[in-house]
Amino acid sequence: MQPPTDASGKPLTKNQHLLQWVDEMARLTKPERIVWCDGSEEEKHRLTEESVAKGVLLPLNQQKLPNCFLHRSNTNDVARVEQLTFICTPTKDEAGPTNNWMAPAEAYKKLGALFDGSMKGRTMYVIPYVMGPIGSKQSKIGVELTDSAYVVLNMRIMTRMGQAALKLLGESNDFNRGLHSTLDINPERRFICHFPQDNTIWSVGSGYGGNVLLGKKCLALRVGSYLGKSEGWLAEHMLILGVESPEGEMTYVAAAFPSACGKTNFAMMIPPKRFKGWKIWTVGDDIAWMRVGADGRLYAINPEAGYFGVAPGTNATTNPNAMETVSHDTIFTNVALAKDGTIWWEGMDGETPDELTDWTGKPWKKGSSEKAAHPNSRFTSPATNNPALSKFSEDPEGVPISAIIFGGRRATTVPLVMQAFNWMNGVFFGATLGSETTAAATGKVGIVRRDPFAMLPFCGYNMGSYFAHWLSMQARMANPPKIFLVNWFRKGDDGKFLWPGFGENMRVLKWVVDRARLRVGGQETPFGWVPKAGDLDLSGIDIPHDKVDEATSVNLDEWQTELDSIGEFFKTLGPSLPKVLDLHRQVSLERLRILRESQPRA
Ligand code: OXD
Ligand code: MN
Repeated sequence: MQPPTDASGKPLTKNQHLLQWVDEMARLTKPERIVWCDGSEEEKHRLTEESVAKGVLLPLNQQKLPNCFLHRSNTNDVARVEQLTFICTPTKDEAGPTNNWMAPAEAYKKLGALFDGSMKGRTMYVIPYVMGPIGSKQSKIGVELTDSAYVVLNMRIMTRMGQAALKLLGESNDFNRGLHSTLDINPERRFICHFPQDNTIWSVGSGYGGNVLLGKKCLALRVGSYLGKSEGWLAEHMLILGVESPEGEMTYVAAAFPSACGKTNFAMMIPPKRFKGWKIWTVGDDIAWMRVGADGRLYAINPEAGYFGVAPGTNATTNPNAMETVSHDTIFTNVALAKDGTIWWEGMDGETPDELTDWTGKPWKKGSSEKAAHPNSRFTSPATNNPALSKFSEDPEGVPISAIIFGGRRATTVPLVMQAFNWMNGVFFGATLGSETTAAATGKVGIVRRDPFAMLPFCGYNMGSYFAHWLSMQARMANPPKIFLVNWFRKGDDGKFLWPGFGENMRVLKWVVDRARLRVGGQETPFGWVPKAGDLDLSGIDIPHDKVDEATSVNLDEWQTELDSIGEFFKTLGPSLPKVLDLHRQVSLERLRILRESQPRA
């Protein structure tokens, strides 16, 4: 293949590995033309104009939403498809019991047949990109080949894309090879396959973000977690934030919550009035890559450069910083369109408009039983739009993590916040993380779905080996972060939430920071430390203290059920589950038994 050139005729790259691979993939997919993306502004304008002309993007009101566009996806293609997502390791055991598995040869053959001629009459875009700050030893390079201009424009926001990536790659063969074709957006011909050993991803038949922006879930988590295990680091489904005190003390926290549990809100939180002078700085809202630094601390970078956030429920109360972030230079996907060319979704501020165009393009009237915006409608915005973006978000060294938080949506059992006794106990918190299903997802309410480390859909290898990798990381760290479990969603007997959540979570975060810095009290329970009355800063909040006590309490009956349910979950993970985790469960059960037997009987 002839090396591609820039506008002045200079070669963009002479990397033979890259050129050969692009050539090979082009022979397979047979595009009409190949366009190498350089990441320039000119390219952005050209692709945007082409997309508008084809109806792929609708321009929004450019006065109110400068440089913002709306994209409507195919109605059969609105979310990640876990049942069509495969880990293609040489053996099934390497993928483990929580992943769909396909043998690599079979997957290459099956998808190869779908890719054969899939780009006929179309353009193949070559997107070189970097995950992580340019110049960071922690960053990784990928190249995505796609027939979708929407993917290019989104990858431009979500990654550091174009010439800078090619320059960094040089002559190296060390890059992720991603191939994507929308084909005919047919769920019958849709597969997202990961080949961790080949550092390769093949995605076909979808145009939806999580399935096709290959740098995100596919590289940064599924392949990334495998690379992390082989190279001794962690690729995690975690936000990263900095807590700055009025005195200027900065503490960094990473936190994992299952999808749709408010990670973006937490990462962009504005502290309540009482916390005058406190500031939360966002480093990342979804993914953290963490390595041990020379000082024995864990350092995190955000591999992404933008946010692909869930729109519904975002408003000036739940997330003012996100509202500001999406107000310009944003691509909206599957939100509703208002008469004045602005956008709307369920849970937005203000009155619901009387009439809208819904996410499928049909007229919608207030009071309709259908949603105007798809519940998984999204915004893609550059991180630089965020007023709370940390000035260290591009630091090649990353930020030192003092605390790691795991959180789920639990109506009972899990206290508002609990600190693990030690690293192993913290790994137990992560490994047993669960969230209750909502009626929308399963038809059944209140069933706990275990989502270890919030990585169930994203772990690129055997979950038991992943737990073992987490356990082994302790040996590399002289100074490991403290680990916490949180639950904003606990309910009282009246079925109401015991804790107000959102900005008030700052109070919990402050306890976490103070515990990590060894300067606040806590009470020992059989399962971890919880705040005593008075340990949580409750000044300036109108909440009865008995509700807070209830929110932070540990109920022995509920924990009996919890530990039994964890036992059932552990059985599903098979022999790769590290023994120490079930032993810890058994010790907890025994401590529970002793406590229950010694409780004075009524
Ligand atoms: C996401 C997810 O899109 O976790 O971030 O599903
Ligand atoms: Mn996510």
